[in-house]
Amino acid sequence: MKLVHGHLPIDAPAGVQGWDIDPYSPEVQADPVPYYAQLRERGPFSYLTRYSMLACGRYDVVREVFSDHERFVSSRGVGVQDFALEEPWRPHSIILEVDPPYHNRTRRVLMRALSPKAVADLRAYFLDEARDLVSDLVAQGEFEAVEALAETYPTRVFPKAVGMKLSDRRKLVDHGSMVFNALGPDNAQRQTAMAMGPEIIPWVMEQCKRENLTDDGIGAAIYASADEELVSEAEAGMLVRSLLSAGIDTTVTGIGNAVWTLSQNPEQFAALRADPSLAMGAFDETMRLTSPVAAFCRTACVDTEVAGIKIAEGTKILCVLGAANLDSAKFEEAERFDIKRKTAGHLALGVGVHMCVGQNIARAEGQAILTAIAEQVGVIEPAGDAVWRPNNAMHALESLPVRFG
Ligand code: OVV
Repeated sequence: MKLVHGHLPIDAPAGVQGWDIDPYSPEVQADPVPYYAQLRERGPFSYLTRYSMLACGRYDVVREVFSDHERFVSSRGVGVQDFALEEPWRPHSIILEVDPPYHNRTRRVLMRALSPKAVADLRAYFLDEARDLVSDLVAQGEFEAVEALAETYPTRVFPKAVGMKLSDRRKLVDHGSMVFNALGPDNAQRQTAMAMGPEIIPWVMEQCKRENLTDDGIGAAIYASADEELVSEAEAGMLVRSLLSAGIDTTVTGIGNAVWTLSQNPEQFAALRADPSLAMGAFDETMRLTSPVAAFCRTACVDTEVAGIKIAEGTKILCVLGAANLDSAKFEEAERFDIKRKTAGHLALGVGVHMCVGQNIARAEGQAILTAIAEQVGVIEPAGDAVWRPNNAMHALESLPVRFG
């Protein structure tokens, strides 16, 4: 059996046209909105000829595939590789890359460690840190917001919340880049990220150990679940690894994208300034509009049908969350940034049993930083061109020169 890009090649299902676009190319990733629109227009599914897999971008279709864990599993990997046929690059995640019933147990442990109550205890600290950072940036005036703000803020507050005794901004950001780029084909982005492995992986695994965590953080709460025998000690370590895999690049990207959306929409920033309690709405609207996690795959584990299209067992389906979130069938004037919009139902955090388990803490970070910006910044002006960073799963900025006036 010959694999292509780590999965079984499939033929285009009846009624599905082939498409030779490369959604993993730097060109598409730098400017994905036209690709998102074409993907929705072409039909419920497109057959990606280069990758021998399906892609979907209409809201209803993405939602159906993403939320049906019985037909479309995560245990075979949420990237192009089929873990049933090829070894993943690292021991698989025991929360992201598993299915129920096993998933229920690990999910419960992280749900508790990241509960609204656990996050409520962090809010004052998050806001203090956000205010300090933003006041430094206001004093600076002009700065590059990816490094100085988007990377700096989560890598300051999140490791502290987890209880890491040792933190390293560069290593955490590079680790996130490995995790997300690993979901794509073996292209330049993936190879560049993977080359960092020897320096990054041992360091990350070391920081996941119980002795390298304080006894009052989210990490300790996970290990406490091992004491209660909900999971083993080894599983607790793997769940801490999941925090460090999913908890950095995502919030870095969400915050960077939020500064970008606000810098591009001065009237929306004025509305946020007038009422800083809109910070949470502005962050959610940024997630909807820019979909920091742009796409994850599922794998059909049975022969099935969606939107009248027959899908064979073993088919990889690229679920393009970024396209679904801009579907005008779901969101009116979908490409408009409107911080007062009802964003409920957006798919930037997924949907179904795997929906982002860290969303409370992610939103708390976004809300804190946007609140601090609303309180202290008069105007956000672009101070150069925003540059997007190619990544096989994220829609993230490489550089964002701005001025806080
Ligand atoms: C990329 C990603 C998202 C969510 C969870 C994980 C990774 C994990 O490693 O568990």
